[in-house]
Amino acid sequence: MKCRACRAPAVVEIRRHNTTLCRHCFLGYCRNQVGRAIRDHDMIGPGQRVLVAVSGGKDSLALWDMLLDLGYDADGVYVGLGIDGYSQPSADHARAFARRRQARLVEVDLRQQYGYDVRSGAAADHRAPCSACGLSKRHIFDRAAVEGGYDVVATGHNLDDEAAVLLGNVLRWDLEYMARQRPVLPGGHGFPKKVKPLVRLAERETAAYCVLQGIDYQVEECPMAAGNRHLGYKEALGLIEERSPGAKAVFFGQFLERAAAALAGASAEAGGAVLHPCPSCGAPTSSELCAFCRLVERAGGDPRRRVPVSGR
Ligand code: Q46
Ligand code: ZN
Repeated sequence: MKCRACRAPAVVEIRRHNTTLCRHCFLGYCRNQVGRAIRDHDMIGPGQRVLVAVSGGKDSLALWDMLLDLGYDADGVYVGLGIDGYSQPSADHARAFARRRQARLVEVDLRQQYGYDVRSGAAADHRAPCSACGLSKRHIFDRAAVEGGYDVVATGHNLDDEAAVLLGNVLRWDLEYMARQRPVLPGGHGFPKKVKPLVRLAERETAAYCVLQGIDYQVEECPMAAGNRHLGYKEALGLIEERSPGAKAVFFGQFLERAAAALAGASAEAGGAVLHPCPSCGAPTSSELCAFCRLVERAGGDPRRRVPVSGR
């Protein structure tokens, strides 16, 4: 098997592009895909500071690595979720990567900082663990970006993630969620801009990227993910992709090209809720107290603790 680009021995096959690539050309291909997503969707402007939401998994570490290689001013933020047997090794991978690249990692620990973990927060707020986790991470990423003076928050959502979310939204015809499912969410009203530069790369490509770059990452799935719907959608799309290589990229790519803008326009016309600063933490909210502060209070913590912006 030879590299289609340079004829050296190939190490990766990308079936949806009907190609095989050597290490050097594959790493270049990944960086090109990320660069193209950033340009096509106007994700990061010249001189802008980026905060990468880092989980210690392959996607976020590959993203951080590529942004640094592409010359972006990119720091990381890691949230310790307090999930036994999972959070500690995840943090170790994030820290090891930051050390290796001499990059700055901002760390926030839910237990130390706010007095709860994902499991106890979910129970106190009568939510599913992933709902409490998502709410906490979104809030902390947003606050860390705003308080740290970052222009953009970048997350490691890849093509498989986005296609699976789209499938879930389509199965429910949830037009509101579909309207917001874009690779870029503009900032404003106290929210930072959010971007997903990995939308052109599949999950197995970010894994191969990490292996070929020698990046150690958390290979275990979060134990809370077992049996969740998102994984089911991924599996279903995996079966379709197996038979029709490229189906996932077409499914999501054509959604962006043909439907996303129209849906976003319709939702903007419908108008959004009126936002005001949360009296406890200052984050924009449409309710009296923001959902994050409600969760922290119910879990017995102190929502006024601010996100530290110091890093190592
Ligand atoms: S980390 Fe958090 Fe995921 Fe674990 S608790 Fe659920 S949402 S599955 S990205
Ligand atoms: Zn609040």
